[in-house]
Amino acid sequence: METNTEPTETTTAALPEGASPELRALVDDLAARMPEAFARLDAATDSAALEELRVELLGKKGFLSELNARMGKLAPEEKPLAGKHLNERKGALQGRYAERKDELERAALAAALEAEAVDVTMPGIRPRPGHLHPVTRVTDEIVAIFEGMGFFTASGPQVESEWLNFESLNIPADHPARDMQDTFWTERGMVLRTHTSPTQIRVMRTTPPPFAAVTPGRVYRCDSDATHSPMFHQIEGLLVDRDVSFCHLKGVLNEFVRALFGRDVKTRFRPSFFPFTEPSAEMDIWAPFSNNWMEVLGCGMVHPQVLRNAGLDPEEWKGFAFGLGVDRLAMIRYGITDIRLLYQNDMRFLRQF
Ligand code: FA5
Repeated sequence: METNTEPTETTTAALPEGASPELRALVDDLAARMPEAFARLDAATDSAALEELRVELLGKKGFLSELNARMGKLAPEEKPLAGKHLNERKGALQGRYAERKDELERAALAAALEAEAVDVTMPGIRPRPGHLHPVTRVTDEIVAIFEGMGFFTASGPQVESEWLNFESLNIPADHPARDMQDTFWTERGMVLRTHTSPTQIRVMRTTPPPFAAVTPGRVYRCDSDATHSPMFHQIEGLLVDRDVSFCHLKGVLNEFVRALFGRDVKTRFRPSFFPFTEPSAEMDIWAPFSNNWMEVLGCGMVHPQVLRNAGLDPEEWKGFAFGLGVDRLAMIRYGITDIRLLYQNDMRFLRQF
């Protein structure tokens, strides 16, 4: 801070010898008040205090105005001299005020710049690279295993016609099997597909046999607990050829689970029922984390009527099909005890994979 002192020399003309006592008193009073006024301006430490001082010293109620009022009592010929004194002192005070204002503003700016300074040499926050969701990883692994066995990959829509999701697969409207899959209905006979099995019909209609295909995708059921999610993932598998048996189906599925979990994986087949396969079975895998069997897929030989619905002659063509629960396979792969954890988007959980 610069220290300003009242100028000792003034340009004010000396008072004439015959100056009245009132004029002398006015000029003396003015001179006496100045050092304190300058000192107070110099001592102001922020803009608000300085502004208060401006009002107090230079405003209408300030001492300059007060002295100014005393000019009225002077003889007319002394007034210009008194005015000259007052104006010079007022100008000096205004100048000091402006200097101080500038100093305080510059100091405030410097303080703000220092407080907000950014150290550009500090290392930045490293972006955390994202990674694939555990279900996506397991899906990719499974698809790669089947592609290695000669299956090609296809897909189908998640909003499916009631006919493809049910009727074409031997599940008419009044069939009790519809209750096995609590359905989310949309408009005009469309459903959120309850399984990937409608892709069987789609693939058979567009691909001349023999062929083998897998179709991964999302499916939806009104169902939720530790092993059931309302949105989950299946991979449908379908092989159509002239000479296909249940042994081929079992062989392919056993080979698949060994490729995914290693040769020591414990599995079991149970007889089951699906309207679109005959005979039908389900496969369970031993899940060490729950010390229990977990059902991971349904499968069977494609029902002759389903082949017909897709435009194939069941006398000539046979097929096997399976529907894998990918989320359940991911649970076994990573030891996840509750399927719902997969869909809560909790980064503390997802970062583990
Ligand atoms: C079916 O969905 C049949 N479409 C499977 C099939 C395909 C059979 C081809 C024959 C031929 P299921 O409803 O059992 O079957 O479901 C198959 C697998 O999906 C189950 O074994 C299970 O692993 C998984 N799954 C079923 N419901 C859920 C759910 N709500 N949440 C997570 N996984 C589920």
